Amino acid sequence: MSTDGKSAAPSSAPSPEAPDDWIIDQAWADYTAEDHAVWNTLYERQAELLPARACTPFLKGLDALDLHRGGIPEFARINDELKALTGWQVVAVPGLVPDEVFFHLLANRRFPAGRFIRRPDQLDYLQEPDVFHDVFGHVPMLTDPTFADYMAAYGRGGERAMALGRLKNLARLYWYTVEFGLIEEQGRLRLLGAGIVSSLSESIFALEDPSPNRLGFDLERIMRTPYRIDDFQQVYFVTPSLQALLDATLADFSGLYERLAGACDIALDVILPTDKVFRRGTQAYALRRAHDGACTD
Ligand code: HBI
Ligand code: FE
Repeated sequence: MSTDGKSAAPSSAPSPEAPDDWIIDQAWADYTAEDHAVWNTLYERQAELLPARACTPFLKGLDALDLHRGGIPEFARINDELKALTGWQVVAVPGLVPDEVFFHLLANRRFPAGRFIRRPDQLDYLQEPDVFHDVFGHVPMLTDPTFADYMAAYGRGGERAMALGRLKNLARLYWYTVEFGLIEEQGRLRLLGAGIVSSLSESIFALEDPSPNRLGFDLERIMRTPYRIDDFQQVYFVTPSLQALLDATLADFSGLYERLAGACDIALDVILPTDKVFRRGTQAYALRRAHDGACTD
């Protein structure tokens, strides 16, 4: 990660009670021509793929925030529009922030976005979320009022899940919706998750590859499903609508968490009799990767 030397980064780790201390200045004027060129390359690749694949609220959000105009956007400019639409704000952070800080920010409608951008030799993979993943991938959905409420509810839910020791389960909900979710629109599958729409290869894989299972959204089922952070997903969940997602999340999870405490995880390639199957995958990709070994490119 690259923070600029001039930002107000604290010298020691901020306390969890002071999430504002994790916020840095975007220092937009300090981005180099190469930084903007990386954004433009990534942007143009996705702009070609997404009109036929991303969900309507995402595409509308890209337009509403005028992300087409080129270069890494200045958060202050995006925030004027975003604030008017849903009350959300983008704030710059150095990289991953602690869970409690992350949830506190979301609950208060502030989305932490990495300030840095990947290098030109890292276009397709990096470990920490950068400004392209965070702003291109996540922020367009925050222009949708229903999704905006869902993300804030998730932040509040995160605080509760941590207190109850069930963060592992709640994080799976985020993973399989906000990051790697699919959504059904007029009978067709579309991309919802930021991890997908910010990735060239996964934008194609998630919809078109015969390998992964594509199953209906089911809150408890998702909370019992682990995920992979190092490769394409073996299973994607299909949300029927943003409203259904919000409704499922507004419920009190305490009974659910009690059941989950006694339940086992579901293997990634398994389809349960109760699953709604949109497409049964061959798992050919996952099997090939397991066979080749994890270290091959
Ligand atoms: N920090 N900046 C940033 N972005 C994230 O997506 C993020 C984070 N900290 C914690 C976190 N995500 C997850 O561990 C939670 O969703 C559980
Ligand atoms: Fe993300």
